[in-house]
Amino acid sequence: MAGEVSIIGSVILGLFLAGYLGQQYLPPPKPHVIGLDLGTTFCSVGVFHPGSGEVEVIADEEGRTSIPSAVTFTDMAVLVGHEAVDVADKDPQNTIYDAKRFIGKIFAPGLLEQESRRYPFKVINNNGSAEFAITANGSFTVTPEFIGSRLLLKMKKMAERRLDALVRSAVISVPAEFDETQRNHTIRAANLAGLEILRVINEPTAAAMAYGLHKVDVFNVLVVDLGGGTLDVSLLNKQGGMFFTRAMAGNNKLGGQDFSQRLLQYATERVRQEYGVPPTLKADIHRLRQAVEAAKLNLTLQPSAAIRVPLHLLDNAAESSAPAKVLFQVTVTRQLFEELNEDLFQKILAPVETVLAEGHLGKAEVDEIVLVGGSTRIPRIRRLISEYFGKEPNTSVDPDLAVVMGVAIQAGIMGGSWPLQVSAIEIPNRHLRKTNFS
Ligand SMILES: *[C@@H]1O[C@H](CO)[C@@H](O)[C@H](O)[C@H]1NC(C)=O
Ligand SMILES: *[C@@H]1O[C@H](CO)[C@@H](O)[C@H](O)[C@H]1NC(C)=O
Ligand SMILES: *[C@@H]1O[C@H](CO)[C@@H](O)[C@H](O)[C@H]1NC(C)=O
Ligand SMILES: *[C@@H]1O[C@H](CO)[C@@H](O)[C@H](O)[C@H]1NC(C)=O
Ligand SMILES: CC(=O)N[C@H]1CO[C@H](CO)[C@@H](O)[C@@H]1O
Repeated sequence: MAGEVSIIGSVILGLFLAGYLGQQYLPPPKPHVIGLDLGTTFCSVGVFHPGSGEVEVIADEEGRTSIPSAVTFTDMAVLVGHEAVDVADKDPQNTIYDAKRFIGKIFAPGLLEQESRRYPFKVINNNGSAEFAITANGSFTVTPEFIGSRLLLKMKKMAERRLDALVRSAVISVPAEFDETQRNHTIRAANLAGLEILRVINEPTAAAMAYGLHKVDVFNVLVVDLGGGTLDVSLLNKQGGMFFTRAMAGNNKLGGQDFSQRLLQYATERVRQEYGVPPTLKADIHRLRQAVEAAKLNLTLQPSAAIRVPLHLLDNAAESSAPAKVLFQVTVTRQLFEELNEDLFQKILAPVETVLAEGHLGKAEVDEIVLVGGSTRIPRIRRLISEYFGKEPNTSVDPDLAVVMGVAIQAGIMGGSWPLQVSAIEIPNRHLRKTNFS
């Protein structure tokens, strides 16, 4: 009797072991749903690996995980991402960027014209909707969703190359403030790229997911997203495991470009002091701008950075004389950078206060603060936020990749590779309005 039991027992144990070992040695299923972050300035694509539970942000052939959201039309080809940026200077009229600012948006009379003035390409008003006029390979117009589709097609191809499989389905993120029309046009862009969209998720919710906040006990999450040109602050509330956007505020004219601009003004003034004339040649200003940008990035990690740029200065007094070649050098400290930008940095707090007021929440009631966007790497900005709340923000995830990582997790959930059988992670809030400071 005892012997029989033990024989049956070992058969069962054997079956279990075989199953377990089989699972160990069978290749894990490949992800088949991708996560897309179609950003205003950069795009990324990520996947959730069911086997390891890892989130992977997919790189291009050169190892880059962020692709500039730019598309250039030439007589020969349509260039996307870095390739577009590389030729943008030569053909600015046919290089379209910032298309996300126009997608699915109906502009009131006059507003589109006002908005388009700062772009080198031509924006056409088609009954309130934006279209871009292209003058390569003949003359034609393209829609913002067509630009989006070319970017998404590149993301799709990067994923297919990495996974060595065809990809048909995706989850995509959009700003929390996007209305139904903007969401529909974003879905259409993906459809044009041959992708079916299984879910649209808000960017702040995605960022919170990148930190695993959908799995832990938190109620109030504040997401600060400071990119190249815009600030978005969102207050999320978790109800029954689902995120709900309680309040939104922002500043659509505040970001990394403004901080660089202050440093560029400073450097230009230093050239004027040292040589009596400011740089005037386009190529010189371009090089100075690049050096300033590099210095700004270095100041995040180092207390000081050097700017060294050869310049060709024109002598005002002797107009006909050849430009003088000089090597302009200046060392900027982090403290100087902070002083030059302190008033801009302080502007970050206004929308933070607004979302707290609209959410009827004290700052002590915010459980987690999530920082998104490259400019939140700036030490002074992190300090400003941690001092305001009296606690450290969550910064362990790369702020440029937090959104795509969260979208990839949602893609894993939609692909059925998630241990929990949930599909929705957020409750839509159709009545929300965004307060804008600018
Ligand atoms: C140029 O235009 C022709 C005709 O419209 C089209 O078939 C072709 O694909 C275009 N080429 C590029 C590179 O856009
Ligand atoms: C232009 O837009 C208005 C309102 O959105 C609509 O009523 C009208 O039919 C549109 N006209 C055309 C030509 O599409
Ligand atoms: C968006 O798309 C959905 C599904 O196709 C449709 O039911 C809805 O009417 C669309 N809304 C707008 C504002 O275009
Ligand atoms: C930034 O840092 C890198 C590596 O530390 C260095 O090579 C580069 O010269 C620095 N640039 C500036 C502008 O300080
Ligand atoms: C400061 C900090 O790191 N806070 C939190 C970041 O998010 C995790 C949850 O994933 C918390 O456990 C940390 O305390």
